Amino acid sequence: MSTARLIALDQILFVLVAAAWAATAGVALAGLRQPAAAGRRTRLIAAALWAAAIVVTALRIPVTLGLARAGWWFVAEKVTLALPLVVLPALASAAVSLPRLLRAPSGSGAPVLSPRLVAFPLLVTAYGAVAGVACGVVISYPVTGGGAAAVLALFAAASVVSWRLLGPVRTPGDRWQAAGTGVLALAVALTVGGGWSGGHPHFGDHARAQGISVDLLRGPAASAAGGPSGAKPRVRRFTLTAQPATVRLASGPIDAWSFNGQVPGPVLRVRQGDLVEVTLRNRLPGQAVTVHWHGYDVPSGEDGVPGVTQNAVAPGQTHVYRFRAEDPGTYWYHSHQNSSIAVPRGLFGLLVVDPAAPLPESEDHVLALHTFGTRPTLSVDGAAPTDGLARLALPPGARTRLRVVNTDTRPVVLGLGGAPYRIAAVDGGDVPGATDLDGARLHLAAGGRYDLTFTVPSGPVLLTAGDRPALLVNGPSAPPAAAGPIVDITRYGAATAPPARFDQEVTWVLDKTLAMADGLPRLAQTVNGKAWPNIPTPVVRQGQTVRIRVVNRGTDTHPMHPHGHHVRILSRNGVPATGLSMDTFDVAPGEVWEVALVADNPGMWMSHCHDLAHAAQGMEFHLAYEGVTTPYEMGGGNHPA
Ligand SMILES: [Cu+2]
Repeated sequence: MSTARLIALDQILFVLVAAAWAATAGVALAGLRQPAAAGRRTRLIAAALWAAAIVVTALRIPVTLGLARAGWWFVAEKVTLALPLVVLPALASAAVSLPRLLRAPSGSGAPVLSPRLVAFPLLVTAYGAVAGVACGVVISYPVTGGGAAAVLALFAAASVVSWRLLGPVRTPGDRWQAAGTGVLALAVALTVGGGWSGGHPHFGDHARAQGISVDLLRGPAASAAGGPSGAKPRVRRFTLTAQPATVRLASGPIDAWSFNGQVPGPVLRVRQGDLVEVTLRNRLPGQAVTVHWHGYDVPSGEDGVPGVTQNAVAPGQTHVYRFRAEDPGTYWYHSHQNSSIAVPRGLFGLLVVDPAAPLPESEDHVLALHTFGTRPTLSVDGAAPTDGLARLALPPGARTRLRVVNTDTRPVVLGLGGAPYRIAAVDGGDVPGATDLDGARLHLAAGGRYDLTFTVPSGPVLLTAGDRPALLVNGPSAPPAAAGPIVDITRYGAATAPPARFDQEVTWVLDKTLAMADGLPRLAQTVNGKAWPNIPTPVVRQGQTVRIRVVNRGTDTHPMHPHGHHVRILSRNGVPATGLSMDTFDVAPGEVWEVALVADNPGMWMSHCHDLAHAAQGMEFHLAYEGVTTPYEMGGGNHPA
């Protein structure tokens, strides 16, 4: 069974275990209060429930062992806390409670059944099982002392209170004492549980250190810029004006936010070596904006992250971005202010850097997939998007490149039917040794890009996105949709040698856990048990090679996106990868990815999940270079996620 299935099964099981033990304890207690014959019947029902509870509890053990095979990250809190809390009292209940549940009715001569002996072990087992549910909600990896102590305090208090209340003589004072114990335990749990409350932003610590400001890490000014040859580069100037717009789809109009009145924004198409200068103007009422160059590894000061590399650009204001376009490939840009709202509403566009030497393809088109609400659309070469079937007419025999950009917050499965094709580039980088695929489908991460190349056949070609026919080349009739297996992108292309050594190792365990986010405890998307801004900032030194291990303990897919760097994929689930570079990689539930990041672009960088709603729910943090500081602050007008 896959790790993802085991995670889901375990979540069902720990709720069932808690319900089974609560029912067993409840029915046993009822049996003690009934007269002899009825009490005997009820106690036998409790014994049957006990057997069922034992079975579901035992089922957790093979599931936990299966998860342990995928890594200790998946089971640490289960092995150290959740399972002992239910298994040990369950064993005690087998020795103490079960024989008494099965005993004949207590007649006049028989000994009276003691509630402490019959019900107490069952109640403690039930509390342990409920504590197991709590572990699943409040504790991630690593297991923190605070989280563990909070769960243990509540478990212990419930047990102590029950012991007293099950005693032979009860006075009103006992109840007050019991209530006092409960309140005290809750207070202890909330206080020590401060382990998951984090405290202060680590990012703030770093910002106060001495060093070079991210503000100085900017692209070259047009007047000062000389290329590697010393020659003045060509300057390409663009203006992006954020403004409201209406997108007209076949299914009805959309009130959108746009760059220059169009969604997607204009395709910025430049040549390798150009100096790109983009003036952002904000004419969007009540909404600040920035421009982030997704996948293009600009100097840090041009990265467009409010509160980190600049202040958000308020309505009426402007901001200028400059960078040398040295890396050919397919990229995109989008606002990074309130991005979970702004990008889905349309504040994005496409960036293509053509190589200095011409490509072999005579046909070159850029496709943006974007979903407005529940309406998936496709835009070809920056034209208005359609939620119907887009069409392209291409000369048969022409070598063709389709640059497919997933601007959504969820992955998409692509199919290209009607012609064999190759994945010529992934996230802007060429794929060495790309091989022909025929009828195979592709999984494209949120924010990711594939350049697909093929020779136009005499018949039609169909690109599907999800279950939907998206683009028809040379109709009128469509060929069958590609329905082949999904390519494992981590194993595609020719293998290249991994880095010989690593200077630093970082592990990011992704989960959905109760954590402090925006000053309140909430169910957050967490990294190592913490949510923004409490996730510790990994600090690297320029020139270091860092091995990053990303573990997904949760049930959501997380497209991880470190800014300013492409990472080389080393392995997925322990299987060595070919070593492709990506800037957004989809870590599915239960998966473990290892990637290498070479620290070659000094700055203060955002790293986050590109399911932008997850970023807004806490899954964002920084990667900082030693000695780089920022004068900007989060909060106020700056809200990146
Ligand atoms: Cu995510």
